[in-house]
Order: sequence, then C-alpha cells, then structure tokens
Amino acid sequence: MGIVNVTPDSFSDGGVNFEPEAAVASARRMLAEGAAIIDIGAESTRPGADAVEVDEELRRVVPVLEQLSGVPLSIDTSKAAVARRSLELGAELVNDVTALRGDPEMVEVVAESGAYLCLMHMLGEPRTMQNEPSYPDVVSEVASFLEERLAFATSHGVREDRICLDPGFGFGKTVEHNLALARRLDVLLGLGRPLVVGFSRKRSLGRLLGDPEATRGTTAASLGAALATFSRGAAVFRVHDVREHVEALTIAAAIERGETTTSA
Ligand code: HH2
Repeated sequence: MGIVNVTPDSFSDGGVNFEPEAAVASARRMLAEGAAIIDIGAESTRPGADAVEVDEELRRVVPVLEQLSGVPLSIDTSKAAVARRSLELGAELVNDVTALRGDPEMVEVVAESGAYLCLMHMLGEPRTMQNEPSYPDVVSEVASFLEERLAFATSHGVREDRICLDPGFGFGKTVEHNLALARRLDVLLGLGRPLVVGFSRKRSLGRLLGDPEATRGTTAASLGAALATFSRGAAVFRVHDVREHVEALTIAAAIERGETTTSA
C-alpha cells in the first residue's frame, strides 16, 4: 500500500504531494513500482497535527481521486462524508485511523457500500496521543480494542471478510510499545483478520537508531520493520518507499514461503 498524503504538513511527505498533479504522479509511480493499492490521505495524523475541516479535506482529495479513476485506491479518512464521496469516485477501501469512532455515520457508509475497511488502534487523538502514553499491557489492550471494533463493525453490517486490522504503530505509543506490538503480532493474528502494518518512516525508527529527537525514520529502518513484521505474519505494508519495500518483501517471501514470480 503506497502512501500519498495530499497535505502540507504530513510528517514525512508533507507538501510533496499537496498539488493534485504531484499526488497523481506519485500514485502512478508507486503503482508502476509494484504497489497493490494507493492510500490517499488529506489530513495529517502526525503527533500534534491540527484537524482539517470536511470541506477542505474534500477539496484536497476529490481532484486526485477524479484523475485516478480505475486505480485501486484506499481513502485515509475518519469522516463519513469524505469516505462516501471517495467511494463514489472509485475508492475500494476505507482506512479509518479512529476505527469508526470519529464519525457516527462512518459505519453505515462502509456497510452500505460493501467497501473494504481498515480498523486501526489509536490511544487518544493525534493532538495529544504522544503525551506519555501508558498501558498495563499494550499487546492485550490493542488486541481487545481491535476485537471490540471488529465486533462493532460486523454487528452494523460490514462483512467480516472485508475487514483488516492495524495495531497503529506510533499512535499513542512509545518506542517500547511499538516493539512489543511488532514482536507479538501473533496475538493480533489470533483475531482472524489480515494485519496492516504502518511503520514506514515513523519516528520510533529514528529513535531506535540513536537520535532521541528524531521525527522520522530512514528507508532502511522502515525496511527492517517491514521484514520483521512480514516474518510474523503481517499481510499489508503501508509505505512511502514502494520500490524498496516490494523488492525486499519479494525476496523475503521467496525465502520464507517459496513464493517466486519468475522461473529464472
Ligand atoms: N499511519 C499514518 C496515517 N494513516 N493508517 C493506517 N492504517 N496505519 C498507519 O500506521 C497510519 C495510517 C501516519 O503516517 P503518514 O500518513 O505518513 O503521515 P501523516 O499522518 O502525518 O499524514
């Protein structure tokens, strides 16, 4: 899953894809590099980010979606109106970082459309989530949360086979919390749904490499996180550097699972 943030302020690609033409070109490049789907977002969720009004979010995403008709697209939004319009324009997955808690109408929009849905764990909300997050046991807490959100979605008519789950790396979590979750993906896999991992360029990676003030991680560090979570069963990788991840994961899949796409 290639990331295209149509924002001025995302933590790693903020401003790069803010103009619709740039966003469309990035999406097409990522598809050529092997992305299976492109995740379009128009509201940054980096720690401390300000909220974006619905009209502004629509103003950012609609021209991009219009020009990407026919392309496999995910919409990264927690607003029902944005999801609804995006699905009309051809998006097939709703990636809601609030796991249907942000907008009471979201579950109905997803259920009625038959779209795929990603439910992600977040402690608190983006403005404050990194203010000393704490958990008695982060792995069991995230697992219970995702289990409850999965039950909520299916009881409101979203088909279970349309849903994937995401531990929400960096969303109200310290470096240690992120590592504990990555290490114990087996517990989350026990919920029976495919797992999405979004570790790409996140600040924990830079901090693990020794910079306590890092606000982002490197591409190589992102690849390390992707490979370690792949070997623990993650299925979808939400990444900025598509070519590098496709190459690294192709080799890992060939070694671990005998999956080859060439006979050479
Ligand atoms: N991370 C971000 C945004 N959306 N969605 C899912 N499912 N999982 C994630 O880990 C995730 C997400 C934050 O990263 P990014 O989009 O690069 O930055 P920003 O929120 O600043 O736009």
